[in-house]
Amino acid sequence: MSVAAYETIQVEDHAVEGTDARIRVVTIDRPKVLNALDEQVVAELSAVVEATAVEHLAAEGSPPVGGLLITGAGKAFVAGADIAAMAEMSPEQALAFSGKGHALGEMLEALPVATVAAVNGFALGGGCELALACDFIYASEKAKFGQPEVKLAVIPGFGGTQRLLRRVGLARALELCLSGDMIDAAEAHRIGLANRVLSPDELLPAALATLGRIAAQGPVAVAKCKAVLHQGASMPLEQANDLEQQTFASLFATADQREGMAAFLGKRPPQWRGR
Ligand code: CO8
Repeated sequence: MSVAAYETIQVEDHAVEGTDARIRVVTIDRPKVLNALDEQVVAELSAVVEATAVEHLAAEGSPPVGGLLITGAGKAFVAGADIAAMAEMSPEQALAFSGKGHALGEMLEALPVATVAAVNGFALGGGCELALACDFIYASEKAKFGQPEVKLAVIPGFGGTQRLLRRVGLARALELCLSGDMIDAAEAHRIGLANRVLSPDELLPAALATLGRIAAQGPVAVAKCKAVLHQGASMPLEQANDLEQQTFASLFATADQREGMAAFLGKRPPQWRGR
């Protein structure tokens, strides 16, 4: 991947010690505006996610990139959509901007590898929404979360209302979205918004280590498991359970299922083929 192709983000592939996995680390890099999201940031993030999906599709065996980590440069993760860029938007422009954010969120959820938001500081408005579009959130002790849009007389527009309510429940989502209050990492952890709270130094190594462990599992199973969880979350239980059952069964047609079980029974490490 060409790092030079991006202006608002940095993209680096990291090897995970003790594994063959490479994890793609995307750092949003507009620290002067606390990494606020404008059209260009959203477009560049979308391009990285799309490129990762295309590489995955083209790969033989284990995927070339086994996970995606999103973080921010400086003291913020992302302090929201760029207010200067939004201030004069018409409803049509706001609809188009929101649409691009939603498309990015959907691409992150559809990506066949795990995604983690490593929230190093402020994750406000669109920043909290970007974190919520990742599979799970690790938070630095310095992280602050919030949906302050009502203070600007708008509402979340990047999936925040719906993903927050599914993550933390209706009443907590209502409290956060209606008050605009910020919460710290400990509170985000307590309500289930952040999976783990880490010291600033431990944040990236811990997130990379988890992605590395995920990348070491059967890649088709990881992709399917992620899809069943995301798709099932917005289905009636009976339909979601049916999706699980069908997907479970379909994996018995893969070479990796044979290999994973044979390796366990043979007391040896598995050699995944990605099919
Ligand atoms: N947009 C533009 N500039 C910003 C933003 C932002 N969201 N946040 C901070 N900045 C700028 C500040 O204007 C300031 O610029 P300058 O140095 O030129 O004055 C610089 O970043 C540093 O910020 P502060 O001086 O304010 O730093 P503090 O440490 O004092 O405060 C805060 C940090 C509390 C994070 C504060 O900056 C703040 O409240 N920021 C705004 C947070 C906010 O309201 N976010 C929600 C925006 S609305 C939204 O996200 C809707 C999403 C819609 C859909 C998106 C689809 C992709």
